[in-house]
Amino acid sequence: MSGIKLWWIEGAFTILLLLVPGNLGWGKEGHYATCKIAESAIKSRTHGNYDKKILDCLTLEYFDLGKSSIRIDQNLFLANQSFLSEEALKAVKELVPESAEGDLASVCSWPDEIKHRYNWRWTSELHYVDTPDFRCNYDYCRDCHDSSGVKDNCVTGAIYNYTEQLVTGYNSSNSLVKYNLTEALMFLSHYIGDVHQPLHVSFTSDEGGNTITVRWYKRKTNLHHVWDSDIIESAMKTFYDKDLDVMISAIEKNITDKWSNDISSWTNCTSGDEVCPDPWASESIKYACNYAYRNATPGTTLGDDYFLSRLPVVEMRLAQGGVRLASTLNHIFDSTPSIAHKLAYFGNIQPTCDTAST
Ligand SMILES: *[C@@H]1O[C@H](CO)[C@@H](O)[C@H](O)[C@H]1NC(C)=O
Ligand SMILES: *[C@@H]1O[C@H](CO)[C@@H](O)[C@H](O)[C@H]1NC(C)=O
Ligand SMILES: *[C@@H]1O[C@H](CO)[C@@H](O)[C@H](O)[C@H]1NC(C)=O
Ligand SMILES: *[C@@H]1O[C@H](CO)[C@@H](O)[C@H](O)[C@H]1NC(C)=O
Ligand SMILES: *[C@@H]1O[C@H](CO)[C@@H](O)[C@H](O)[C@H]1NC(C)=O
Ligand SMILES: CC(=O)N[C@H]1CO[C@H](CO)[C@@H](O)[C@@H]1O
Repeated sequence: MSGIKLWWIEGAFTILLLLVPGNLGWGKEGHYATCKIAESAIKSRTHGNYDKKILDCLTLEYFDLGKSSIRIDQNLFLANQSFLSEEALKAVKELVPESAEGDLASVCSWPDEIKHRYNWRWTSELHYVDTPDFRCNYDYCRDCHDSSGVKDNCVTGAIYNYTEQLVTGYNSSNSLVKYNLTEALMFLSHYIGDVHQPLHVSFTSDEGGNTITVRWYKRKTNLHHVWDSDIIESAMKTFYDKDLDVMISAIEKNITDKWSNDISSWTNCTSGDEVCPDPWASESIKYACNYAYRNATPGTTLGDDYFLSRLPVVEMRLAQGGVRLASTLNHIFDSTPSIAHKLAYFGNIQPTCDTAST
């Protein structure tokens, strides 16, 4: 009897754990997609295909395997070799854990896998940033802190942090590398994905939609989980043959076609910096207000109307996250600006907050 009771309690506890998703960021699929898109943007630079328009938009270049892109002359490609840094790809391959076999996407969910472990619990608040209820805006100095008020402990602060670690630590000759750059790369890649998930930059009191219980078609879930996973999973089932790679290819195709004119505005940062999580976070809270929260009050059943009107937003955010991750990594690992030069701008981009203002 007591054995059965214990089993039941354990079972219930396990189910409870499964039902409490916490602030997960994109689910596994979303993170895989973001990193895969970024990787093919880097990787394909070694191939002979590119789209000139897109290429010109990135300070380094963005090559794409898209079928519609222009095939360029191999000699022309070689002539531009010095401009085409392959350092980002090399560095990524060097830094990812051995188990990844050179594939960044395969470890992009690592920060989610570890964040509940005792030693890593401090990282769990780095996946999101809470903004004031119903204000629909974001401000680094006002919002970037953890629940006990420690400044910079939020997703945008973490993006600055790990960018800086990689810039200062990678290839550093002074062997004063304080940080584990394998971890820095996995955190950076993951958090750039997270900051593009609208409900990772959203209201404080509903915990980014975690406390808003809704139905996704027939199933009970919460709004945060809808944006992390349910929309992506339904899209895979409905449009992409249940295959994430098919979905990623469709997104990549739109990056070269439909969005090719937008890449420049996706990768332009204030004052020429290549990591600029603050504007990305500002976009997210706008999408949260205009799309995620809209018509999704507690108890609502979300179905076709919601799914079909929000899916384009999800797909675009995955695309933007991937393109911006690629662009950020290109800049971090490019050797042409010297480390000193990079430090000068990477080191100073994090907003300096007046301590009195919080
Ligand atoms: C920055 O990274 C270090 C090393 O992982 C960590 O101890 C620190 O808490 C991080 N801070 C932020 C804001 O990410
Ligand atoms: C760096 O971090 C990874 C992932 O946590 C770990 O497997 C590896 O052992 C660490 N490397 C060092 C030198 O501590
Ligand atoms: C790509 O763009 C087309 C045309 O706007 C759109 O119908 C389609 O849903 C988009 N697909 C993805 C994956 O973004
Ligand atoms: C980036 O591009 C967008 C769209 O073209 C523009 O509105 C914005 O002002 C640009 N930002 C910067 C910092 O140049
Ligand atoms: C790293 O160091 C090597 C050898 O000094 C140099 O050729 C390369 O350009 C450097 N890369 C970066 C990213 O600084
Ligand atoms: C993107 C880029 O730098 N393209 C250049 C490649 O090289 C040719 C000829 O050397 C230039 O005309 C392109 O502008």
